[in-house]
Parts: sequence; C-alpha cells; structure tokens
Amino acid sequence: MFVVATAGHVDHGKSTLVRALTGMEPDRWAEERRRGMTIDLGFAWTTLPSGATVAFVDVPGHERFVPNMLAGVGPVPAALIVVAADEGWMPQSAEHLAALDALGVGYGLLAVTRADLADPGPATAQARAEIGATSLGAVEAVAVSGRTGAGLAELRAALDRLTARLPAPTVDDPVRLWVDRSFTVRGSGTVVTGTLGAGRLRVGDVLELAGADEPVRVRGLHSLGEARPEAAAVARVAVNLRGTPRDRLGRGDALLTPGRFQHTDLIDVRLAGDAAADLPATLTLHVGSAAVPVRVRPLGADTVRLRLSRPLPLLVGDRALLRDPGRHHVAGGVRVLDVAPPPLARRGAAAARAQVLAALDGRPDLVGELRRRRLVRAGAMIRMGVPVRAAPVAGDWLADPEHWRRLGDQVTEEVARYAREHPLEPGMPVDALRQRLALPDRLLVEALVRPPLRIHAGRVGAAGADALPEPVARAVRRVRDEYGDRPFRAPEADRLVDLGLGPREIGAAVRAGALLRLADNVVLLPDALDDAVRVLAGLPQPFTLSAARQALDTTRRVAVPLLELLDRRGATRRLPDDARIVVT
Ligand SMILES: Nc1nc2c(ncn2[C@@H]2O[C@H](COP(=O)(O)OP(=O)(O)OP(=O)(O)O)[C@@H](O)[C@H]2O)c(=O)[nH]1
Ligand SMILES: [Mg+2]
Repeated sequence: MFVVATAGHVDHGKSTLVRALTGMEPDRWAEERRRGMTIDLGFAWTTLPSGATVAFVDVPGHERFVPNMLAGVGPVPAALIVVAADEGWMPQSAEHLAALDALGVGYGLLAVTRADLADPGPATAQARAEIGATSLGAVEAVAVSGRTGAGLAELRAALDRLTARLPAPTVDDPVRLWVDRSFTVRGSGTVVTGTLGAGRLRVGDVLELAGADEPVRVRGLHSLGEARPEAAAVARVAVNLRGTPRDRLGRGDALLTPGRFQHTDLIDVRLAGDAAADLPATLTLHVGSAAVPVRVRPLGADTVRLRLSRPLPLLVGDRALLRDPGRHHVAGGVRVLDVAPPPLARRGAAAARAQVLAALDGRPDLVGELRRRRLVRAGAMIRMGVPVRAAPVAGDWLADPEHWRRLGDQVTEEVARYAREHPLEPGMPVDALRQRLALPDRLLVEALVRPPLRIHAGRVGAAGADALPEPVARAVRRVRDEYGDRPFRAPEADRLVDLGLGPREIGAAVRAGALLRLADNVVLLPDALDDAVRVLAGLPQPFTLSAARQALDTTRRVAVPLLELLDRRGATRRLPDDARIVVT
C-alpha cells in the first residue's frame, strides 16, 4: 500500500478529486458536507492501473485548519498537490508547500484541477516553479477536472509512476504510530487510526502509550476497511485497543514499540527556515500528528533549544516543523539534533552548546554521542534513535574509550591516595570510590578495577599483604621469620607490642588475610589452620585437647581457641565427652 496526502488551498478541489479517484467520500462529517468544506482529515483508497493500492489522507485547505492538515501529512511520505486552474497559486498553496518542504517530503505530484473552468497552463507553470524550489523538486503535473472526469486516467497513471519511485519502507524498524483519530466502536471499544510509516503491527502486539502506566495490547487490526492479522508499513491502519479507555489517547499520541523511544520535553534542533534570532519566544511544534506549544531559546544562528509543553517520543534525526499559529506562518522545518541535551546552567554554556550543535547534522552518531556523554546506557542510546554497535564496558553501559582510560587511571590514583590517608584500612570502600569518580553504577567501578588491584570484602585495594601499610607488613614478615618453623606457637602479648602489632595493626593484617586471629592477642599465620587439620588427622581418633596440644607443640592459650575455630568451620567435631574427631 502507498499513502499519499493531499495539499492545497481551500476549495481548490482536493476532496472532489479524491472522491473521483476512489469513489469514496473523504468528507466524513455532516458539517463538512453541509459547508462544502473539509474540516478534518479524510481517508479513502483505490487500486491503480498497476494493481497497487493507494490510500489518500485528504486534508483541509482552509487556513484555520492547517493544524489538522499537519497532523495528516506528518507521517506521510508523498503528496498530491492540488491547485485550481481558475484561481492559481494561493496563500494556503504556499503554506501547505512550506509545510511539506519543512517536513522534508521528497515525493509529489501536481494536479491542476478545475481545468474545465480555466486554462490550466498559467496555474501549472506557477505551481511547478514554486514546488521546484522545495524538497519535492521537479514534479509531474496533470490537468484534471473533478467535474467532467477529464485527465483522471492520466492522473492515475501518474500516481502509479509516483508510487513506483517511493523508497521501500523499513518494516523492521520499531513502530511509532502517530494517532490521527480515535473513536469508540460499539462492542469493540477504543479504536485509533494512523499512518504506519515504518515497522509492522500484529494482533496481540503489546505497545507503549505515553502517559499510560501499563502497555496496551492490539486486540484487532484493520486496514483499508478489512480486519487483518498484521499490517506492515507503509499503511493506513485502525488499531483496536479494547480495554484502553477512549479518553486515554487521541490525536498527537503515539503507539510505540516498547523500550525503543524516550519521551522528551527538551530538544536541541537545527532550523531550516527563519533565523534563530528572528523566531518568537513561543511557537507550535508539529511532529507526527502532534502539535505542542514550545518555548524557543536561540543557541546558534540556526540552532535553538525547544522546551515542549508536553513530552513526545522523539528521536535524533526526526523532522518536525515550527509554526506561528497567530501569524499563520510556517517558521520552517527543524531537524532534531539531541533529545537529551545537557542543561545550560553555567555562564557561557549556551555559546559552548551552540558550538557543539554546529557540528551535528541529525544523523545518529554513536561515537560522537559517547564522546559528548562519556558514559551512557545502551538502552538510552537506542531510545534516542542511535543504533548501538559497540560492546558495553559493564552491564549495559557504553563508554567513550578515552574517558574510560582516564577513569582507569583515576581508580589507581584514588585507591593509592586512600591507602595513604587510611593506612590501616584494607582498601578503599567500593562505594567511596564510586562517589569519588562520580560513577552512576557500582558495576562500572567493578569493571575498572584491574590487577594488581582487586575487590575484596567490598573494598578496592592491592591483593594480599601488599595491601598492608609497610610497618605492619614488616611486622608480619618478622612473625613469619620467627614462627615459621613452629606454626602453632603464637607470639606472646609483650612480643606483639615489641613488633608494633597493636589491636588496630592486627585488625588490618587480619582483614588483609596476613594474620589469623584466634582470640585477643592470640594470632597465628594464616596457613596454620590447614596445617593443624593435617596434624590432627594423623592422631588416633577421637583425640583429647591435651593430645592435640602435644601434637601441635603448643600451649592451651592457642590450642583451645584453635580447636573451637576448627569446630566452627566444621573441620573438627566435638563429641559429648569433650574429645574430638577430624571431619573428613
Ligand atoms: N467545475 C469544477 N468544479 C470543481 C472541480 N473540483 C472541485 N470543484 C468544486 O469546487 C468546490 C470545492 O471543492 P472541494 O473538493 O470541496 O475542494 P477542497 O479542496 O476539498 O476544499 P477544502 O477541503 O475545504 O480545502 C466544490 O464546489 C466542488 O464542486 C472541478 O474540477 N471542476
Ligand atoms: Mg476538501
């Protein structure tokens, strides 16, 4: 299916032409038929000589209804521009063309209608000149009469040639269906319609709806008046959302593939039209079927920041247009450069931002985004419309490589500084390091810690005894020298004092795994436990405390807490008569 929107001044014969081409009535409202004027969007379709189906979105030409017109053309890739032979180029011919140009519509056809009333030549020449200067470029022109039917066959053939040129839709893209109508069908509930510009919808799909707490489910799907299990872009679709209250959604809302769009109310854009400095402070932003008031803050010559009055699901690269509703003036198209721009708090931030924006063109660019954002979640990038083709550094975090290297260096520096300032602590707490580096996620700290640093018991430090301050490490070495060949003899309390091992130093050595504490002032080297089990296993089982003390060549001061520790660890078991066995 192809979708084509009409465009043109009021009363130039758009609806008459659509009616003549399709046999369907695009003016749905009684009021429209009574007044002979389109007010809101109309929908009709026909089969072309090639067999292709073309659906029309028929728009109103009256200047009061330009917002309705914009809601219709927003998501549509091609336009049928209608100019009356007897009136020629008129103000809304120009405004509609400006809108198509602003939105970057690249495909079109000119129908010079009411050709039974006047020579179509002059209107054709003028319209082609105007259109030729826009994104539509040179277009084919056909003179027609909705009244007599003259030229309709040529117009159908020209529509076939137009649709054959349209680029193939991207059916694998996520869905962003801008709602242009919503209504209730008795027995079916809420139904919304829109032009599916990309992607694919299936009955049963779960979609996101801005402002709704819960996802909505596609209960039924219609296209061209028929129920279908699925619809692929480009298509006019009606989506049944039974269960979703009718007042929850309407024109300007969008149904979205979950997780693929971010709602934003702050965007930086490039203008193609009026200069940034000439824009009024408030305008209306038209994108998709939405129209929202925005506050304009000029940044560069052709770049501005827009504060939207309500958030919209926008992507980097989106096209939209700004209009001054008071002056009936299309201020020009905009291209979205950033959907999550940084705040401009500091003096000079706006000028610096203008410089950044000057280098952007709205094409999603992961390398550039990472350079600017330094650390960002892959999901956030995707929701901005930036495809992710880089491996995360941790979890789903992406990092600018240069920034990541700097962070790695900072980890080394911060941990060393912490060790100097807290010599008796076995390393820097992971969370203190996270805060110090202003990292948003502990996973990032963990990924940044590399040997010889390691994370042990929630702290980042050097591995093993290397982590100890030098005087403590020296004392531990002396314990090892003196007691290495009698591993179950613990230094006496006064010897510990001589060695400089007070309670705090012992605590540090124990946390670093360099000493084993059995009781206050009773310490062994850490390998003593395994050695003790080996010695005790060599005894006749069960064995008494005194047998153990002798086998280990030690005193009760060590043997009692040592055996209790082995009991707690499950290496030995104490029997009812106080003898023990080694558990194998
Ligand atoms: N003689 C003649 N009259 C036409 C032709 N096409 C449209 N008309 C008449 O022009 C008037 C306006 O036609 P519409 O089709 O409603 O015009 P429109 O462009 O849809 O108008 P809006 O939707 O209000 O912008 C109607 O009275 C039509 O009968 C034509 O080819 N020849
Ligand atoms: Mg009409």
